[in-house]
Amino acid sequence: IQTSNATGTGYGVFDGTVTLTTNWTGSVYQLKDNTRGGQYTVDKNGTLYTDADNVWGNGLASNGQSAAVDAQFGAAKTWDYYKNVHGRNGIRGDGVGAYSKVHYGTNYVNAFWSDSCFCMTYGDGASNTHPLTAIDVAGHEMTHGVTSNTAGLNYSGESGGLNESTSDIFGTMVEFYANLATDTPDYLIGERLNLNGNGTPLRYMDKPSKDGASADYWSSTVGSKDVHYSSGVGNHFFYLLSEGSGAKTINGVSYNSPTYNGAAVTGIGRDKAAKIWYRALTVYMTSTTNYKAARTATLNAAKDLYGSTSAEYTAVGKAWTAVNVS
Ligand code: ASN
Ligand code: ZN
Ligand code: CA
Repeated sequence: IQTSNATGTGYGVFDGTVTLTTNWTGSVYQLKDNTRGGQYTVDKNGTLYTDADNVWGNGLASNGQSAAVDAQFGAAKTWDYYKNVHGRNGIRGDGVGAYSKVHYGTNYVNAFWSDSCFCMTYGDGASNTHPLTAIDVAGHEMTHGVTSNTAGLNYSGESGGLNESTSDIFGTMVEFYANLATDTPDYLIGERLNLNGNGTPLRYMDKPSKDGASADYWSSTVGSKDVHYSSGVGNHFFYLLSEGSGAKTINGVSYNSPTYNGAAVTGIGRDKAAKIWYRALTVYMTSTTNYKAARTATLNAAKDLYGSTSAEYTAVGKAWTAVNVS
């Protein structure tokens, strides 16, 4: 069996028309990307997707390949984001790609990363007709693997909130990096999935409490919330550091980010904010880092990257103070 890289065309459920690097065996195309650590996508039985003409899916969830296109493309963009922006060679940093599984379970309304299989799994959602394969979800879940292989933030209490926030931050950064016409980048999480049934996203980074449960600000009890709600403090910090406080419209979405102390925060842009969070995650945070320690970790990272007299360093401190972390 020969192995040669080929260029396929995919029609995803959420990602639209995309280009995929596939593998030609000499007799069939495989949904496997040798240029990105050999990452590949399998069906619910663990069988690698193959195709005769290298045209994958049709954009509808009823075609089983369409969700596989999203999963494979989401993994490719996540790979490229970490490689090209942060110099990270795969989730473990060892050049090995993770595989993705789609169509998992029955009416399974979730997606998850697993360290033990070093793989991503996506359910098909309600009535098995709404796969959870949007690109911010792919970036979110695969970032759990990065966190696990770096800071190792414990998945409970404040460190658990920071773990979840790290996934929302980089899931969002992957969405901005991919910049899809069919999924314009935003600071919302899971907005394409309609899991609430009324068109609202799962989470909002500019004002996390808009979901009815997430924390906008740190309090001494925030660590007792579910990690998907205590993440609000970190998500709000990241939004404020990136875009600043107050009203703003980005790609047609309106945001209005409040601050705890009422003081205005001026953003430094999401790319610098992500550089700071990534360095904090990979150099300074540990399994037990809490919000107070995250403030110190990101200040250290900003100092390394931009200097302690920089506008970036000052903005990090102001953004944490604005979410009541001092
Ligand atoms: N989708 C959930 C998450 O990544 C599943 C989980 O592992 N908690 O946060
Ligand atoms: Zn998560
Ligand atoms: Ca989003």
